[in-house]
Amino acid sequence: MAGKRTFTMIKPDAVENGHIGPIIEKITSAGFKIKALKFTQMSKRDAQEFYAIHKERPFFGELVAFMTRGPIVAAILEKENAVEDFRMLIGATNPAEAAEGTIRKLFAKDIGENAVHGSDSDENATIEGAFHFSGREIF
Ligand code: FUP
Repeated sequence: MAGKRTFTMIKPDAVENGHIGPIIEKITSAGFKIKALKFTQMSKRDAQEFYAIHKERPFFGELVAFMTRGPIVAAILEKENAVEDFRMLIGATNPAEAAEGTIRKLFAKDIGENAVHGSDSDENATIEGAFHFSGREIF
């Protein structure tokens, strides 16, 4: 059964470009409830651990440099069918391929600097949420 929670980050590019407010508005208008929210910056070690699945990929170094270059907004979101619905809302990894009206189509520059993260499974949503939030920070 599909879970009710997903995890997202508004990435450094979107924060730098002043898109925190409009992105949160898109998320809440789509019916997601905020269960946890934090403005923070990932260390190099944090980003290497968070993206460990990509460590052999050629873009790994760039990805870590990008994700650590400025603050992010991390959040846990709740809605029926959260993981799948949120990935629909953000659009394809590459904004050039993202559907009209999706967050990445509206706010992302390219596949590397793609404005937002969305968990790809219920299991990863739990792991990623726990990476950024303690139990006392989740409501
Ligand atoms: P997504 O699940 O849509 O966030 O995409 P992936 O897990 O495949 O990729 C995670 C991040 O790696 C992307 F958000 C950006 C970066 N990436 C690249 O920089 N180049 C690529 O070719 C693929 C991913």
